[in-house]
Amino acid sequence: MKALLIVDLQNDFLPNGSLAVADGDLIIPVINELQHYFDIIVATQDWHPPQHKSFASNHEHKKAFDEIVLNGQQQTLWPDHCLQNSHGAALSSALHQEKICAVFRKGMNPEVDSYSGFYDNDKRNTTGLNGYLKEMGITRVFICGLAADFCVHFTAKDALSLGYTTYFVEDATKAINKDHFMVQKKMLAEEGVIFTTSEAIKKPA
Ligand code: VGL
Ligand code: ZN
Repeated sequence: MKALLIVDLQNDFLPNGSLAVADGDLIIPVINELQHYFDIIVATQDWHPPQHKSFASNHEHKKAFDEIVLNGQQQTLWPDHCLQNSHGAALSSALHQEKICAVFRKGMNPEVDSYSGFYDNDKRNTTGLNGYLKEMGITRVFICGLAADFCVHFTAKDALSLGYTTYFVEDATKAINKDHFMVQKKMLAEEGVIFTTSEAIKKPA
């Protein structure tokens, strides 16, 4: 069984959002179309409290995109984004949501960031996504959404290490930093992530 995993398709990561990914809106029609080819569709949602330590605003003398060490881990500081219950945290209203059967929230612990849809960055807490997919009998996951070089990247890495056959739908994602993503892509491909396109998925096998 295969599942489509839609990562963080939230207003703050789209044009006019506080952490907008360039051209992020262009993938929404692609993802809406893709949904016809999956029975199980799940989403993740970045969901931060105001005191979240990934926000530059919660550190003195720091600005967005600075790097710090947070509880022993490298951390990029971000503009405030995806505040719980805010419009910015909502999934885009342009995204078809009728077939999304579960939404996994992440990033609630103010002390640790959570890029992957499976675990916090320190791997101490799980979101429950793995258990859900396992119970649904999913063995193949197709990952799309935002941002390619952060949450999609880390979700793909964890999916692979959890034993899923992992597909990265390249035309259904956009990166914050394209050069960063090109380096990551090479590494992910070497580790076994399969890069594919929505066109390939739509073609009958
Ligand atoms: C993300 C930075 C901070 C993402 C989330 O969804 O890729 N990036 N929080
Ligand atoms: Zn975040």
